[in-house]
Amino acid sequence: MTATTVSADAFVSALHAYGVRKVTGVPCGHLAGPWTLFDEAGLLTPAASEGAALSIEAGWELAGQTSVVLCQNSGFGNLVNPLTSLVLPYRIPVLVVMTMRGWPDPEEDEPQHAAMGTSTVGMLETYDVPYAVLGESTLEDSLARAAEARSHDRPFFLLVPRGAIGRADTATAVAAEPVAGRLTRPLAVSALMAELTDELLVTTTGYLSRQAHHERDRPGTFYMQGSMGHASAIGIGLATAGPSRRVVVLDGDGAFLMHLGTGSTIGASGAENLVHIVVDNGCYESTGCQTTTTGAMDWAALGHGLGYRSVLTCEDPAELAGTLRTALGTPGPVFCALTVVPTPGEVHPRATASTGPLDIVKRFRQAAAPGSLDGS
Ligand SMILES: Cc1ncc(C[n+]2csc(CCOP(=O)(O)OP(=O)(O)O)c2C)c(N)n1
Repeated sequence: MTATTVSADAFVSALHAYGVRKVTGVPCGHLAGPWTLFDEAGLLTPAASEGAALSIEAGWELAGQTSVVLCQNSGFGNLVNPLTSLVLPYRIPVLVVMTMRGWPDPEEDEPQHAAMGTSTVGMLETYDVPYAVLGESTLEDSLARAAEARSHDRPFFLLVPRGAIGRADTATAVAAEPVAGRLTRPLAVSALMAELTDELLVTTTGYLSRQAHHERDRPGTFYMQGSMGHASAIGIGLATAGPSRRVVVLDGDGAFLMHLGTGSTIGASGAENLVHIVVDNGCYESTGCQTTTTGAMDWAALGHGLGYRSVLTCEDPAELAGTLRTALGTPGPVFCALTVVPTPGEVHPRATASTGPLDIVKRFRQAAAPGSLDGS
């Protein structure tokens, strides 16, 4: 099911006619069209996680405002908690529009989507949550069923197969910022990879993992393609399991914000061997450069506030190598925020295109084994 069945404009108009006046969620490339249009209309509040999005929507509903969550089923796990313990027992009639990765055929998608792709529908049925699949059901019929569920104070999920909703004409206009003289993801990642020796590296979901693989594939890099926001948690696990080995986490701003609490775990751990690098491009670049909420943030204050021992920031290419050397050579936990301009045109293959997840784990375990100095 790849044909576009509904244009982004028609989709947004239909939700408006349904009564939607506020929108939240975490972006998916397959919802980039409606996301852009809702954003341009000033209706969008980006959420840090899908669970937060569902809870924001619950708040709007409690205030009498009809609203919608836009998300991808990779984030279904994040919203199951407020779905089962807030929305269902309190009978709050939320509407969720969720794209379906790893479905209907998990073989046609990335490995990290397979388990959720094959279980999303079953989980909704287990919780007795009404849903419709766009394409199997027209948008009009789906929203009529959503309205019916709403009249009984029930939630409703509209499941969106890949390509079922079109892109917005304006969707690619984002992030056309000039890059000359500015720090970018390719510059930041290539400089980091050039500095690494035997450190273990954990790279976050999306373009940052791809860039690290492109710049320098190495056994001591764990390419974390799913589990968005958990690279730093894996990092603190590694760092506290083998304190003699330096561990570097390469994070995105959207991913770090999704599970920001881990920053406090890291700060409290006092792990001297952990270096946490966040590449802040101000957006979810991997899904179409939808704006994150970092524009209003102070990274240095955040790093200190979370309890990291050393805090570094850099946005000048001329200072990049020095900043990274200091980060890698200073007792941790180190927090290092690199502010970059997006480069959405620079996209490289995923690590799993050439090395499967099991091989990534096998060679990483060998590199991480006590006594091994083979990070590279
Ligand atoms: C739980 C979850 N929600 C949503 C996604 C879809 N997704 C994949 S990459 C990505 C953007 C990551 O943004 P950021 O960490 O800022 O890194 P960037 O893409 O900007 O390099 C999103 C939203 C996902 N993989 N998992």
